[in-house]
Amino acid sequence: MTYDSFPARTTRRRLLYVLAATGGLTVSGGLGGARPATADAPAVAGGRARAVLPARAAPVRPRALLPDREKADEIREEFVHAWEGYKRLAWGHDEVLPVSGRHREFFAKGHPVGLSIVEALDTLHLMELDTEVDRCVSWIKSRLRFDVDADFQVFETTIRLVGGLLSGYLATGEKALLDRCADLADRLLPAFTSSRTGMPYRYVNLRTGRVSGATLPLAEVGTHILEFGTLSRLTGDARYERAAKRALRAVVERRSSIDLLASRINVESGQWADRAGIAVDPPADSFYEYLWGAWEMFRDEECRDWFRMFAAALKRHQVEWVDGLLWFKHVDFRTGALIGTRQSALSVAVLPVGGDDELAADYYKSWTAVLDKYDVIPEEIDYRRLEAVGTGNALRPEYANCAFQLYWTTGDPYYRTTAWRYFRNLREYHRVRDGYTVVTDVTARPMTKGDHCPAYVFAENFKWLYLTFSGAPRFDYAHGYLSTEGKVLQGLRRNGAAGDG
Ligand code: DMJ
Repeated sequence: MTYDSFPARTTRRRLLYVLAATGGLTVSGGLGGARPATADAPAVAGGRARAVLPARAAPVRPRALLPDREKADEIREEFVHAWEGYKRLAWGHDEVLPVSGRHREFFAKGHPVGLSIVEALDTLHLMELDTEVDRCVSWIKSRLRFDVDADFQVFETTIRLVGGLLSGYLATGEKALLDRCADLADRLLPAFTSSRTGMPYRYVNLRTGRVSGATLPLAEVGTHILEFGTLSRLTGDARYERAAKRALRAVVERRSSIDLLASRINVESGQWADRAGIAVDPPADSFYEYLWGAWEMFRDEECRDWFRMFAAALKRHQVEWVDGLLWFKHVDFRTGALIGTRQSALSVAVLPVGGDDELAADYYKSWTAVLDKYDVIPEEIDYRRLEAVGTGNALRPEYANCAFQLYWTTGDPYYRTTAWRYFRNLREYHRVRDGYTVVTDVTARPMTKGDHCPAYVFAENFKWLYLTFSGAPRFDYAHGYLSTEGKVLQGLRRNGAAGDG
């Protein structure tokens, strides 16, 4: 089966669902063949009817989502549980180890940058935990400095710290956050400007500007434009966006004759370091996400066209259906020949941003089958056998991310039902006395737990879920946009009053 043969997409049903989700209509079931969802019997998302229409200009978002207050409160409570554990055991450090009660630094040993604090800023704001926002802002003002003599990974610094400070600034208007953010981005710029190709080095020493790591994955080369573009607009300094765009162009120019990309590249020579066309799997994933994002946020038509070109090639060469489930095979990026049937749990978050809800809906359904099988989605599966091959789960947010994006755009209650199932399992299998922790084997019963709460948990899992159920007044559902790390880069309202920018 290929996408090119599908009949017209189900626009009317989608419109009706959006109206229902936003309070404009009561859905009583039977819309165009989709089963209404109940907590016990989740509906099947959409039918099989779809077509490859040119990707829409930008999604028409509802102005608000009808809140489910009870569920939103439960989600918020669990976020607070995780947050209190971090505060109690690891405040000021990057990440908490909630089982042993210790902490660890994410970027550089001995150099804490309060990563969980920065990651949490806009989630705290959206959940109206204002005392906590104030506590974080004070810590940032008094303690956070980036004059650090250590190598920081550029990609992670951008999506977590630059993005976190930006959304923190947008939430609070605290100029100090924007100043810290610009200072940090200035320290990252040598990674881009020292390279002949314009693609960034993997690491940069924040104090000296010394760069290292010439071969790096696609996502690390091309996941900067949303943060850097936002920063350029807020500061009036075009250097950030220019650097990020130049890196994207350098990659696009190196696509194969069938419009596929490999997964690792040398930024000095400009040569690919492998041949693996891995579609939306990491470490390519957010490269594609940011092409579309640059269109949605900045109306960058070139990025939009690049995204469409790659999406068309992906559909042409990498789609594989197994027992009615959609997957993306790994292929030689020059020939399209099969090289692998593994799929990462992270990949599910990429497609909904690309304007093709039908493809995204099918892919979400595939991962829902994995959730059904294991209760917690394993890091990696072999999709032909639907078997876990990477059996841990590092508190991954991507399924909840995708559920939110699809619910937001389509209003189909199926996404709330399945997101709720994800949440209940999260609470059942990842919760510990002092917060939330990773699972080391989702196939074991009882499931075995590790000792680590990644900082992105404060930016992502609970935020995606909260936005899905709360109809958060501090989020502008009509115009919002979130980064790959769940940072709201557009559409934050300062105090929740309608229309407040
Ligand atoms: C997050 O840091 C971001 O979502 C990133 O794009 C890759 N994945 C992790 C969480 O799984």
